[in-house]
Amino acid sequence: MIPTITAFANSPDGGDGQARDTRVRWAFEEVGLPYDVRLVTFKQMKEPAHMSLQPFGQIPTFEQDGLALFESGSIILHIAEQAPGLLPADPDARARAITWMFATASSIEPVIVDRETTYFLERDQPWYEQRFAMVIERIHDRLRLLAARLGDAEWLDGDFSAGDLLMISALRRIEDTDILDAHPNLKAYMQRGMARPAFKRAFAAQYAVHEAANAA
Ligand code: GTB
Repeated sequence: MIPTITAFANSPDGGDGQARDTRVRWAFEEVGLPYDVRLVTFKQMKEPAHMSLQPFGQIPTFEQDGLALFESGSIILHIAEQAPGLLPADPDARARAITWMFATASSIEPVIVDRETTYFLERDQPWYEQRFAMVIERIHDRLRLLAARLGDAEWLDGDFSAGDLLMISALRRIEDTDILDAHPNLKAYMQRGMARPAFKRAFAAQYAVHEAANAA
């Protein structure tokens, strides 16, 4: 059976492809495997049927032949294991690519998401300006070290991998800010990822959902 993932029926990102189904779509496109999408409303995401798939009532989820997964990183690792294209065959290189997946989820994306959380949930607090400045500085601290590691390389460790896919997806969350201007090699790295045909197909697929929802 073709796997089915879930995505927002009406994403709050306005078609910008920031919700985490985009990275899962991208993984499918990189390895050339087909997938179906079930769109869910915010209400449906909090109902028992969806909560049994995703304990936190979020998208994306993955279902195939009785296997149900949640967490975009885990879903992408599973997809990467099904067909070549996202994980090297050499066991050590494969372990390093998976390390970059975890590095994104544990060491990079949390500081990036903190910026959005602070902005959306703490904007009314008297200490907001001070906290926001600290959050931005923490992002720069991490990105300086990431930029130093990437250097002039095309990808983080040899060929493009699931580690790059996740890292670039995380960097895209600050795409519309000036933060990456201070880290030009990371900005170019993100843009290289977004220029990949597989990314463009994934982006177009999620954008089509946005267009259909807004035409309705
Ligand atoms: N750790 C989980 C994973 O990686 O799968 C996180 C999943 C997650 O954050 N899902 C979000 C969700 O379902 C959508 S992607 N939120 C609804 C809820 O929690 O009730 C995060 C996201 C949402 C919206 C934007 N945006 O509008 O720009 C960007 C990113």
